[in-house]
Formats: sequence, structure tokens, C-alpha cells
Amino acid sequence: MSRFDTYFLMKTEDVEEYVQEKIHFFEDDVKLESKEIGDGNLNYVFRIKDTKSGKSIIVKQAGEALRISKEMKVSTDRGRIEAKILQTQNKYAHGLVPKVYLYDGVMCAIIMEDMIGHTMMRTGLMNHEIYPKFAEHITTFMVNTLLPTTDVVMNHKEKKELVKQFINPDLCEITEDLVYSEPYIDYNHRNNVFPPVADFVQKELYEDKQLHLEVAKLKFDFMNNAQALIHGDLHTGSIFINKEHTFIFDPEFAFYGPIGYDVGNVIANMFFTWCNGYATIENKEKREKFCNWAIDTIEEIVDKFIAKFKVKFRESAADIMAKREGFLDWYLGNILADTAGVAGLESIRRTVGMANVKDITTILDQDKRTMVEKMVITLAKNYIINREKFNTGADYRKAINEVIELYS
Ligand code: SR1
Ligand code: MG
Repeated sequence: MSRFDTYFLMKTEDVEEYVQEKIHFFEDDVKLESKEIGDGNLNYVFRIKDTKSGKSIIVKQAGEALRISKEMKVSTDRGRIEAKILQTQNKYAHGLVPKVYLYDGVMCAIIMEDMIGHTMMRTGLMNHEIYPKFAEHITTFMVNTLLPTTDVVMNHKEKKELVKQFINPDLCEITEDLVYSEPYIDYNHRNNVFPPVADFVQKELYEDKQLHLEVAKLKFDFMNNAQALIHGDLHTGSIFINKEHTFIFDPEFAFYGPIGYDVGNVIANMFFTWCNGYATIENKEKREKFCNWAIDTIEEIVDKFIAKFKVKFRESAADIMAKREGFLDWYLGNILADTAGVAGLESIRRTVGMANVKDITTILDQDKRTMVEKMVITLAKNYIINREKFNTGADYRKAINEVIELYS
């Protein structure tokens, strides 16, 4: 019998004993210290460290209530989904996700590799660090984890088995509400709207019927397009990074959904990077360097994604009909339209919805925050409404430059 045979929410004083009981990672007589380091909206993350050697490991536990709101209860099965997809992704994109040492279905906890020497990307970006290899790494990750899990490449029965294993109703419901509904109709009264943009939000988001229709179409695509095993929450808080290497983690929102959901999330979050740099870096030269890098990165992500996707598709397409002439262009065209649509949705929901991003909320200058929020919303609407016109990195650069011109 062990006290870890029944689920409870662990504290720092529990996790050291927990790790020692569950796996052989540290020596028996070692002195450990632990710290809760999670800053996400859902789970508890502990780093447990050997005080002498510095060797460390991570325990991530799913709580029954969410950190962002105690009223929101979500199945702790998300821990199983996360552990399983990390193992799957490690097969397709080896070294770009942390290693899972153990998943414990009783405590709903994952024991995993500590991403030492890496910083949470959002934090690094808010300190205006540049990551020159990010576009290369994230596009490799996306193409290598997404395309092989589609019907284009994977045996269809094997794929259907994965669809079953990754049914993730509670976390999909969060996305359906917070990304695809509430930012447009605040029926749960959970939106966080910055008061100086309240009138703008009223007119541009709550009262725009054409926009509502396009968002509704995208919502039904999210719920019904079981295209690939997607990460499902690929923002800069789900990435640990340094100048040489990138780790993608936190895939608890994973399920079979549209590929563009992941790509669009990355693009939207890189524009928050631009906004924070533009509004907070005082030195002109430094500001231009950082902001130019953010836009170059958006362009590079789109173009590298397209190029790598085409190469991998040609190498690995197995379905006889997917190999017909013109299919790749049609298939990728749909992914790119979804990408632009989702880039718009993620931009809007992180600005006015329930789960905002620090890149924007920490901008102290009220006028600058108002300006960048209006830029984000205007750009996002263009992405959503004209999503079929966003086919290259240059299309994104052009739309971004237009919105900068309009508001600055
Ligand atoms: C209620 S959870 C709010 C958000 O945090 C997660 O990271 C997801 O993005 C979710 O939408
Ligand atoms: Mg997360």
C-alpha cells in the first residue's frame, strides 16, 4: 500500500517521495528539493532536483479544477492524452519533445524530462530574446508530427484507432467555447475586454454578422475535420527554447483536428511577440531589430511549412487517390485557408477572451496597448474573412504591414 494509490493533488512536500517511489532516477540517499513552477491555466508542474548534482526531473499533475478558474472542472484523463501524444510525437519528431519516463493514471501525473537550458518561449520573447532557429524547428515539428498521422500517409484503420484513443471532449469543449464562440458572443460573461477598446470590440466583434458566419464555419471545421493528430494548443507558452534548440510540450489539448489549427496558433502568437516589442522596447534600433525578426519569422514559418509539407507529402503519401495530380495543391490549399482562419481566431480570443496573453496585458502604456489591440483585431478579421487569400508568407507580411500603417 502506498499513499499514492488514491488520487490527491500533490504539494511540493509530496512530489519528492512520489518520484522516489515511482521511478529510479535519483539515488536512494539523495537530498532533493522541489518547486512548483507551472504558470499555465490548467495543471501543476513541479521541478524536483538533486541539490548536490543538480540533476532534475519534472512532475506534471492534472488537477480536477483548473488553475484559471476553480469553477471549471475538466477530466483528469487529459494527463493520459498528454503522455501518449508526447510518446507518439517523439517517434515522429525525435528530440523536439521532452521524454516521458512514466504516466501514472491514478495520480494523473506525468514524470518527464526537465528541459534544462531552455526558457519558456513566451517569457524569453517578452525579454526580447531572438530565436533565429525557431521557424526551422517549429515547421519541422509540425510537418513531421502532423502529415504522418493523416489519411494521406497512415493506414486508415490505424488512423481510426488513434482517432478513438485521442477523443478529448472536455478540452475540445474549452476550445469550442473560448476560441470559437465567446469572443464573438459573450454569453458566459467571461471575456476580458480592455476598457479602452470596449466600443471597438462591440462594433468589430460582437455586432459583425458576416464575421460570425465565417467563425461558425471554422468552428464546424474544427469539430468535424479529423485530419491529423494535432497538438491543439501550440502557443509560445507551450514551447521551451534556446538559441539552438526547441522543445514543444504541453499537448493536453491534442485530438484529431485540422492541421491549420496548430499552424495558425503559432502565427498568431508570433504577432503578439511583435506587439509586445513594438509597444515596450524604447531603443529604436533594438525595437526594429526585434520586430523585424518577429515578422520575418511569421513569413518564414509559412513558407518553410509549405516547402517541407510538399517534400514530405511527395515522399510519404500512401493513399492511392491522394497521389492523383492536383490533390496535394488542393489539400495544402485547404490547410493554408484553415491556418489563416485560426490565426485570426487565436489572435482575437487571446486579446478579448477569457485566457489573455501576457505579451499584451503587460503593456503598461494604455495608448500603446489600445493601439496594438486594435491592430490585432483588425488583422485577425482580415485573416478570417479573406482566409483563402493567405497562401504564402508574403501574404502575411503584406497584411501585417497594412495594419501597422493604418494604426501607427
Ligand atoms: C480554461 S483554459 C484556458 C486556455 O489555457 C490553455 O492553455 C488553452 O489555451 C485554453 O484555451
Ligand atoms: Mg497549456
